[in-house]
Amino acid sequence: MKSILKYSVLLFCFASLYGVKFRCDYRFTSLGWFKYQEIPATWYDARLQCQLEGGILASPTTAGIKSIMLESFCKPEIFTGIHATFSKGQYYSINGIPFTQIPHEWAPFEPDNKNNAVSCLALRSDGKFADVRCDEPRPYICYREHSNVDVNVCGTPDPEYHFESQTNKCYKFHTRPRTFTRAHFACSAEGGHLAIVNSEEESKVMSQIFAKHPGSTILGNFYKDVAFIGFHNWGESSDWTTIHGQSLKDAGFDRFSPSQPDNATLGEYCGSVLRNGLLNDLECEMHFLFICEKRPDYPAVCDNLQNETSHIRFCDNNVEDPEKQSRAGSTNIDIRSAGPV
Ligand SMILES: *[C@@H]1O[C@H](CO)[C@@H](O)[C@H](O)[C@H]1NC(C)=O
Ligand SMILES: *[C@@H]1O[C@H](CO)[C@@H](O)[C@H](O)[C@H]1NC(C)=O
Ligand SMILES: [Ca+2]
Repeated sequence: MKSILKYSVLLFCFASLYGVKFRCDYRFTSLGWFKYQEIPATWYDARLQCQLEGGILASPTTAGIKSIMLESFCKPEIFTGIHATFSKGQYYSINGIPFTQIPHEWAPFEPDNKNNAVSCLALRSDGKFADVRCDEPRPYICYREHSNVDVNVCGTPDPEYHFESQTNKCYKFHTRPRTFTRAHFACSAEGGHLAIVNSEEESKVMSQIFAKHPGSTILGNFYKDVAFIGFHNWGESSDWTTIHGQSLKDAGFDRFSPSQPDNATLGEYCGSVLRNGLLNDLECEMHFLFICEKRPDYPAVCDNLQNETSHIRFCDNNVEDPEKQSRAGSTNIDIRSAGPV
């Protein structure tokens, strides 16, 4: 009886994992969700990208995870989450596992801590490790462990995205200030984009979002009555366009706050919204609040109830093994949905 109970509890836990959805650009496996990131990034950007997507920078902490990682990439090496950026030579995975507890084999002549400028670990396609500079871009893999946190109505496990019925869009008010460029990075990695005001209603939504965050509730010493959103003037002209390439008029809302844009102080080439929901120009390089917008259905979310997709990657740079290429080429399935509008 006891064992039947234990078995059903186990079965229930296992079954519940299978209902939990996550972005389809991640591959579901019994060990968690994996995504190969083919665009090389510095280790710091790789870490942030994974974190904002809802995962962590993957480390081959077990033989099982390592084998999934190795079959996910074709390039000579990728970044792992194993780093010594807190103190020289003290390597840990992103989630705190000491390197000594991670099964590993060094590549020949590694580790070398070249020029004492090396604090990140790369995984080579032969499964061996090398210590490398953190600031030289490499591809990497993001990993999300199984969790019973499902996606919300906004299609993300991030509870800070809230659905607004006036526009049928979701928004997140970022209270940690960033520059325009880094704000754009953050919204994109989260699956959204810097907010674009397409109507009077959406301008009202902006001021309603501000009203939920009085300046006194936001920590830090910076101006709290303005937030970056998704328009700019290409660094020079009075030609304000959205980050999706439309003029403000064509986008549906072009009302600047009185006496704006004023190109104040050092020059203001990036777009923002004030507490009143009206537009303003702002200096791109300074740190400000920002608002992300996300379509509830992008990026698409999947669970593993759908048929498993092939995970053989087409290694087009692998000229030495044409046989492997022809094997892999035809079975690749690419799940993609239309980008945000
Ligand atoms: C904005 O201000 C900067 C710095 O004062 C100046 O160099 C630039 O020409 C101005 N741009 C416009 C479009 O007025
Ligand atoms: C999964 O595969 C089966 C058999 O190959 C097929 O009949 C079914 O339609 C597929 N389901 C989906 C969701 O693709
Ligand atoms: Ca201004």
